[in-house]
Amino acid sequence: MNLQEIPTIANSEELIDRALRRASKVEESVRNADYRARLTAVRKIHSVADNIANPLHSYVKAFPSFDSIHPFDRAIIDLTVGVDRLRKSLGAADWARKEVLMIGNKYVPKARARKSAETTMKIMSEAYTKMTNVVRQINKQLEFLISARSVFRNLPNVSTEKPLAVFAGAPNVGKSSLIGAISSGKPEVKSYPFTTKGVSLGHIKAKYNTLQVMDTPGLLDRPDSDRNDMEKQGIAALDYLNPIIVFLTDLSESSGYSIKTQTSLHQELKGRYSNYLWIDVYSKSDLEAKETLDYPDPVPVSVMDGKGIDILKDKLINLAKF
Ligand SMILES: Nc1nc2c(ncn2[C@@H]2O[C@H](COP(=O)(O)OP(=O)(O)OP(=O)(O)O)[C@@H](O)[C@H]2O)c(=O)[nH]1
Ligand SMILES: [Mg+2]
Repeated sequence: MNLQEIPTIANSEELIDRALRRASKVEESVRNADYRARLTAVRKIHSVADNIANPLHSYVKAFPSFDSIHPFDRAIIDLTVGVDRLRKSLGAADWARKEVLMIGNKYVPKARARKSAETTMKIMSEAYTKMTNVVRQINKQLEFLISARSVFRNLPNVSTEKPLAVFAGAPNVGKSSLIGAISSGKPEVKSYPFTTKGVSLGHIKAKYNTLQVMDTPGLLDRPDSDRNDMEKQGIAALDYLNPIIVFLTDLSESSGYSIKTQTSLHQELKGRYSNYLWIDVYSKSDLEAKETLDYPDPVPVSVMDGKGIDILKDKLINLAKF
């Protein structure tokens, strides 16, 4: 099951409404009123229990098992919704499922026992109250699962089989703009000081193959322990997906980050990912460079006038191991 394709999740009231609506359609056509009430109550209790337990079961099953998912997905889940909280919410849903079934099983024999229709109805409504109370108890957790689902829907669906290039660099150096110009990706380009909020994916079509390109939030030159969760998403992509690294340096310093700061970040990543394929890009080449650098084989690009984009594209396609 894909993280991006978790089916809709209902909150407590929706779940209860649906279960009660279905149960209300249950009718028995036995003549004797007391007997009819008993048969109806038994079937209705079963119906409510099943129509609560079954969806809860499907929610729990729809989320991937944390032990078997790719470490990148696990890291992203942790950085967006939190693995612990997700695990607890799923645990609560599963607890409610079992509890509701147990209440059903306890009340069915009571409803079946010989007595007046009126008493049977009382027993049935007691069972309803207990079951729906359990569902209401986990509303917070269901609402959390609903929002986790919507976060997951927007996560990049990275194929670990296909080659990937990750665009990295300091904030505001033009990563998102370049991804937008070079690929099918439509990352948000926001004006300073708002940075891209998470990783996103685009694709470059080569003759017979597709190269995935990932946009990442700008990295500051600081240790991981000081990095925020957005920066950590980019680091997780580098740590776990073994991509080609496309490192952007904005020599115009219009990004607001000095060349010194950018080279220091460059050095950190180079040291850390020394065995990765690497391309150095000088971005915003339409602007005047404040300094020159001696990176080997750099590709100057400008999204403004389109210079260097095709060269970078060809270089990426040649480097990718399809
Ligand atoms: N002159 C010029 N400006 C550019 C170029 N590329 C991007 N910009 C501008 O630089 C600013 C930052 O661009 P983004 O693409 O958002 O930069 P980013 O690296 O994705 O920024 P973060 O997501 O914050 O890390 C925007 O105002 C862009 O319009 C370029 O080639 N030339
Ligand atoms: Mg960006």
